[in-house]
Amino acid sequence: MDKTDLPLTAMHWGTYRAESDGKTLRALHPFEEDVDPSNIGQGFFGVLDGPTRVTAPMVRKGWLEDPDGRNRDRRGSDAFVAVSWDEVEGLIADELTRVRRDFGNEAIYAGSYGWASAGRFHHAQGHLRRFLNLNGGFTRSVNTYSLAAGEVICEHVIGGFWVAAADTTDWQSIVEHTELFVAFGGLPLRNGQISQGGTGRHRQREAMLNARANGVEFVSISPLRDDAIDALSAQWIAPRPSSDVAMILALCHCLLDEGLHDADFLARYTVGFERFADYLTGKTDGVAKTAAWAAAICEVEASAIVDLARRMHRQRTMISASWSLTRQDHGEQPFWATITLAAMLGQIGLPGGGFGLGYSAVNSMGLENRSLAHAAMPQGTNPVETYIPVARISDMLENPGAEYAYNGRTLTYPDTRMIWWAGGNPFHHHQDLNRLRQAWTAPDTVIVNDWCWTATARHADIVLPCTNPLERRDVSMGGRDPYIVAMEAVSAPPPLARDDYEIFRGLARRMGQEEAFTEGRDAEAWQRHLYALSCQRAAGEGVTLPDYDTLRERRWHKVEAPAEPNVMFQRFRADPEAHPIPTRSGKIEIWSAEIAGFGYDDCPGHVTWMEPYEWLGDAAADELHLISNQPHTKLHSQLDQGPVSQGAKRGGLERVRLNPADAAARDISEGDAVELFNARGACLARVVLDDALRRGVVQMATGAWFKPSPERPELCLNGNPNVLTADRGTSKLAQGPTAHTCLVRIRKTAQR
Ligand SMILES: Nc1nc2c(c(=O)[nH]1)N[C@H]1C(S)=C(S)[C@@H](COP(=O)(O)OP(=O)(O)OC[C@H]3O[C@@H](n4cnc5c(=O)[nH]c(N)nc54)[C@H](O)[C@@H]3O)O[C@H]1N2
Ligand SMILES: Nc1nc2c(c(=O)[nH]1)N[C@H]1C(S)=C(S)[C@@H](COP(=O)(O)OP(=O)(O)OC[C@H]3O[C@@H](n4cnc5c(=O)[nH]c(N)nc54)[C@H](O)[C@@H]3O)O[C@H]1N2
Ligand SMILES: [Mo]
Repeated sequence: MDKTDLPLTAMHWGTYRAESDGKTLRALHPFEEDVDPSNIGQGFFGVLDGPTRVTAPMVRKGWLEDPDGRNRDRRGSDAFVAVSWDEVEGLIADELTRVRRDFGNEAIYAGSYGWASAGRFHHAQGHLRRFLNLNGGFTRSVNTYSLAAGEVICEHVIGGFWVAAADTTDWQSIVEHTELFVAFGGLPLRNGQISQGGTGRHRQREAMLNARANGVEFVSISPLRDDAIDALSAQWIAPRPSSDVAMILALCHCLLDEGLHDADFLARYTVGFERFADYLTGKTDGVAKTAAWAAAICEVEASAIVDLARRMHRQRTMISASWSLTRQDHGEQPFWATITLAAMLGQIGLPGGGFGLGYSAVNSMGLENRSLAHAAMPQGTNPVETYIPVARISDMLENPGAEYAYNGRTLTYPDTRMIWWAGGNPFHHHQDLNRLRQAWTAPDTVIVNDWCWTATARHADIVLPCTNPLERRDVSMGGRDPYIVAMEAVSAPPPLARDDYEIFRGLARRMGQEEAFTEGRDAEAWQRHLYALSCQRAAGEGVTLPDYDTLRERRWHKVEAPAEPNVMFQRFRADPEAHPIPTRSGKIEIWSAEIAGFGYDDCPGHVTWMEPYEWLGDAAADELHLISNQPHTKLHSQLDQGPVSQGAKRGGLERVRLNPADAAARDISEGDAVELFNARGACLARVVLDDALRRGVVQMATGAWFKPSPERPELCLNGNPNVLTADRGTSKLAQGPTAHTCLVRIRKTAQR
């Protein structure tokens, strides 16, 4: 069979040819353009129907039984009853009207963070926001779980994270010009499997291999050896987790001390180096940030730090800092430190030199394509101005009316009476889930749109059954991914499931706003309309896209890469006056007057080493540092119920990796069922011994569906590490999540 005749479907983790009669999906084959396809999509088989599928609108029993108190403490353990769409629309319309009337729209929290699924039109959050904006608005969220601290610090230091990410020096430039590639947090190829909005061709592996073949030397700085693939023959340096900033400061100190810093670059392109230098030398605090000083903090040989600093000076060096470094206490510092170090080396704006924020964090980082700003569903205007930094949700639910600091402002938490989530899974993504579960009892009503019974759906009052990307026609076009894919519906949804668009259209009809919501368009008409807008925008950038019918007929289109490799900040380097970067000074801010002016003790005016609230440097002898990183077999919690993720578990338990020496010290062996625990909670897992882990570190991927034990509710039977992680902001600046700052203990358990 010629597979290139088959219809295409697209997900964040890849594009697939689908064998299907349009109703029943028989097979997913890799897209012929994909050189390194991901297996994650096979996780759909077996879960498109069955017990994990939501097949009808569902309402929680206790919520129906008590219209005043709503039996809120039964959320998460209560039974549900199926109702008709007509009934559920009536219940929601009444509740929305009541909450708006009695508490105002600020009382509706629809930050609704999450990845949902690929496809330009069928984006759950867009439709939710459009619908609520027609109804007076809602409290929203700002920044991401991925790198909130990175986003906020980059605003001040280089003028924004996403602008810089779109300008990332591409792999071709690295292959041709880089001599030394230093990766803090490694280059985890498993994460390069995905990209938001769709992935046509998985590029990270071939790019890394090309770089290696061209002589690029790699250094991977990470607690896990396998954060760099073996073929890179990377030098592995494994500092204590959360100590990277101390190591980078020592690298900076060494450059300064030995006169290896680029004073001309610092003078022309940066501000505030002198103040930072006074901190490095210890003039301001009496502590010189020498290699010996850092060695004691990081447990890395001082000589290795000095060697690395000298090599970085000698060679054309690209420094990468993974997003994970920002999901830690004081997570603002690692990116700021990386940029400061790169500025001292003076190679920013040169081919193959400077810094990149998260190569291989997602497939799009370093792609040779240009970023196109494609059109999305218009969301209208939100009349409510209230927002929270995304990871402050439990704080918000627990403390209505309380004031807190964020990025130079004083904000106030609203009194939340209704939560609406579409396309995200907070009972996967948030930290300290036992605390969230308690806080989650505060609102009167929780509504969730999802296609499967995630932990968040189980903790809702009303669950609206939606479709998934296999069941819809759409166009996948992710900003920097060059492939535009006409997706076809290749599987029939359960009869009562609706697209998110249709869910909100039905509700808008009930509220008397159908015309305002649809503007007279059905899904197909919207897709044509949005695609035409995207074509216009692309034309403005000099890129010609095929028209909608041609795209549908040919099934996909590849946007050609520009002729020249992209180099971050090249124009700025060539002429900083004509092409300033969008910071207050127009230059890289090694010292930020604005941040210093905020007066935050946990985020001073230049990069500063501050001990995290918990770490190996201040741990009891039996405590271990937990790395809860991204899963190889899925995207976050998506498809954890499916065969790819389930097949990678061991005897029904999530794997936890442990260094053999740490295991021996605890009388733990390969294959043992264990409990990871701390004061916040506990979860079950099965032990895999691996010397790819630095001693003192355990690693357990995120994504297992949260399942509290009925007997011991603080214990997650499925192994979701977020029962262990702490829910504290990175600092007053960004208030980002800190999942990677976490100590645990581990013990054998009799269970299973
Ligand atoms: N401990 C720890 N925790 C972490 C992290 C970590 O490193 N460690 N990483 C964090 C990061 S970086 C992130 S981005 C978050 C991710 O957190 P999320 O983005 O919330 O996780 P997902 O599992 O992708 O959730 C997406 C949800 O959308 C649903 N969905 C899919 N398609 C549709 C659709 O068309 N319509 C609707 N209505 N729903 C749909 C899926 O079934 C799923 O429930 O997790 C964070 N949490
Ligand atoms: N397959 C797959 N790919 C994904 C995702 C997924 O769920 N599945 N999620 C996507 C999303 S939303 C995001 S935001 C990105 C996230 O991309 P990252 O933030 O890079 O992801 P992580 O896997 O959490 O972390 C990468 C590595 O950082 C290392 N690390 C942790 N703490 C420290 C430290 O203190 N110091 C050093 N030097 N290293 C440390 C860990 O060993 C870890 O393996 O991944 C994306 N890619
Ligand atoms: Mo993320």
